[in-house]
Order: sequence, then C-alpha cells, then structure tokens
Amino acid sequence: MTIDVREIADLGPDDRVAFFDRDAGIEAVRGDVREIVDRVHEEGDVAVREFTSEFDDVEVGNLEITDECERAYEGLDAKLREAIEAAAANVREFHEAQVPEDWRREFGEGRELGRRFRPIERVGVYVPGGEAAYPSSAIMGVVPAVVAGVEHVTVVTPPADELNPATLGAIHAAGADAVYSVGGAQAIAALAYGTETITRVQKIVGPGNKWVTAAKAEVRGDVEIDFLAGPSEVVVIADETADPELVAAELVAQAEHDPNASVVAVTDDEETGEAIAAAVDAQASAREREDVIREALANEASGILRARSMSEAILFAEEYAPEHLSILAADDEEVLARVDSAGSVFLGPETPVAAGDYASGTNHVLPTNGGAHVAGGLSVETFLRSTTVQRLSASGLSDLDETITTLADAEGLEAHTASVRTRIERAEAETEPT
Ligand code: HSO
Ligand code: ZN
Repeated sequence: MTIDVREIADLGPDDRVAFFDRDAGIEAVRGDVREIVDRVHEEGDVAVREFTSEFDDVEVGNLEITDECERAYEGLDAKLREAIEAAAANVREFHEAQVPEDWRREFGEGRELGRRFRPIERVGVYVPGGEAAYPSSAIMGVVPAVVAGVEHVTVVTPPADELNPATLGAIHAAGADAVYSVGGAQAIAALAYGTETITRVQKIVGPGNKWVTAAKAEVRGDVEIDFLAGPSEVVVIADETADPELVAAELVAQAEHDPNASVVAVTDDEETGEAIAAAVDAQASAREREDVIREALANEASGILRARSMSEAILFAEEYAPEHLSILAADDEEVLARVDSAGSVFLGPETPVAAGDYASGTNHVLPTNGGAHVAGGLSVETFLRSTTVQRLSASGLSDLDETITTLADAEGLEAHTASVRTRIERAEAETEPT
C-alpha cells in the first residue's frame, strides 16, 4: 500500500477543517453519558455498581483497592518495579522544578504586593485501564499532584476480572492516597459528586476514552477539570537533513495508540517526503499493531505533506497545534522559535516522543484537538491555586486615594470611597499638631 504525499498548497477547505478543527468525537455519546452521570449523582454506589456490571461486566466486591495497589507493587518483577520507580523519579524531579515560590515586594513606596500558592485539597486522577492500560499515565497524573502538595489524591481505574498489576503498582509508586475500582463515565460522576464510598473531589484530571472525556465535559462547572484530552497526535516538521526512517518511526509510534490517533509529517523537501511515505509503509507492516497503525494513518487529520518552504511547514504546524511536535531540521531551535502552539516539543534526532511518554520527566497528559492554542499539559500548576496578598502603609494608601475615590465615584460606590477616606482622615488627625 503506498501512502500519498500531498501538497499543502493543494489542500481544499474540507482538508483544512479536518486538520485544524479536529474534535474530541464525544458528541455522539453525550446523551448516554448525561444519563449515567445523573444516576450516579442521585443514587451513588448503587448506580456505580450497576453501571460497572453493565459496561465492564464485572461484579465488584470492594470498590476500594488501595491495599491491592500496594500488594501489586510488591509483587511486580524487579525490572518492571525499577522502571516504574526510575520514570516516577524523573517525573518528580522535573515537576519539583516547577513549584513556584511565594513572593511579595514593594511596587511603590508603602505598597507591598505578592502572590501565594497553595495546593487544591482533594483531587481525582483517572487512570485508564482495559485495552489501553497505561501505568505511565498513573505516574503522569499522580506525581505532579503529590509534588504540588495535594492532601488527598484519589485515583479511579476501571475494574477487570484481572486488574493490570503494573498499573496498580504504578498508582501506588506514584503516591495515590485512595484508589477505587471504577471506570468510565460512572467514575467521573463519582469523583464529581461523591458516593457513600468515594469522597467527592474538587478537580478531576487525566486522559480516558470518549465516555470518560464526555463525562468530564458533562461535570465541568460542578467540578474543575484539566482539559478534554482525545487520542494521541504528533506532527513532525522535517527538512532535507531529517532521517526519513526516524520521522516515520515517530508517526508509527503514536499511530499505534488508537485508530483515531492523528499523525502528520510536514517537509519542504520533495525527496524527503517520498522517503518518509515509503518508510512509514514499510515500518507499519513490521509492527505488531499494524491494523491500528494503518487506521490511524488513514485518518483525515493524518498525512504526509509537502510545503513550498519551511515557513509554510511551520505555519501548518502552528495552526495544527499538535499534542506532540517533533522537529527534525538542521536549525531546530530556529524552527522552535517560530512555533508557539504545541503541547510538548521534541528536538533533534535523539529525542523520540516515547522518551516523554515514559521517562524523560516531562508530562504526557497534554492538550489535543488544538487545545495547545490556549493551554499546556498537566503540570504542578494544574494542582495549585494562587492568592494575591497586599499591605499598604498610610502613605501607600494616600498615594492611591485620588485614583480609588475618583473611580469609586464613577461607579457610584460611595461606601468604597468612605472606607478609604476614614483611614486617611484618621491618619491626618493623628499627625496634626495639637
Ligand atoms: N503518547 C501518549 C502517552 C503514552 N504513550 C502512554 C505511551 N504510553 C499521550 O498522547
Ligand atoms: Zn505514546
């Protein structure tokens, strides 16, 4: 099967919509999800158990599996346990470097202003299970919350006759406080509204399938969420110096996640484009998950594209705002400087996206569907709130007197003016000679 290289210049309006207005594909399940969410909201554990039996085909005994996670961790083979610990340590170190310091300083004489950061108290992390059971996602969701100082980190993960020990072990290693065996929309509803067993949280984070994502959209407003994360995406910007085999390897790797993954290579060099297309085809045939990969490659938002210049390639990537951006070009820093919108950027031939997926320390829970135009991925800040703090001296207040009272008058808020004037008049009386 040959893969076509398309010219960006030839893309029609429909192609551009497919590339740039990608959607999370959740609308189709919104109605069903609303019913599930409402039932769990009203009936708590009873509804959770009923939906678990209906959708996961499991009759759960204890919903809570916190101790099972610890036991799973202890039972893991040494190599896997060490890999989980090594990944968690790198993620911890990178996220510790993000913790902001509280600060306060004088902006004018007698006008001291600052910011203070405090963790959110109760957070819920969704850790996918089933077909896409990702121990790495447990680390990516839980570790930043723990680093931020969140007091109660609750994890939900779908039940199964045989729970995946690596996922349970990673949840324990990452430092979750309580873990429940519940998945899908019912898990999100349980976190959002609480049940007899599951205490409600203030913010829900983490990736999931379309039911989970639709449920996050449904409860948003009653509870904070991180963002709506869809299937994996990668754009590779390649010039004539890029190794087509490496470009292809990046596309094929992210394509194996999901038939709905979107993978794009964009190059200004005709020969490189053809070589990437040939390499993608050859590599796909050699991979275990060839069927999934080929479906993802056939997506409307996937493709191998030729640009007339590197500028056109960069503009394409910028408009796409991919979850992952890999830059394989002679002057990758120059390309990077010209792209503002991407969840996570990978520079140079020795930096596969898989390094960030698992182990380098950056987070792999990232905005998809163009979300990178307005947001970044999970970080320590996801789990913090900020408070501003101020202290004025008498002279600091008196310097602001006219500005405040003029604006308060304009707004017709006379008591605001009075709260300022009382203080100023008192200070004036105190300094008047007796
Ligand atoms: N690439 C995925 C994360 C992941 N990769 C988990 C492997 N395991 C995020 O889009
Ligand atoms: Zn991945």
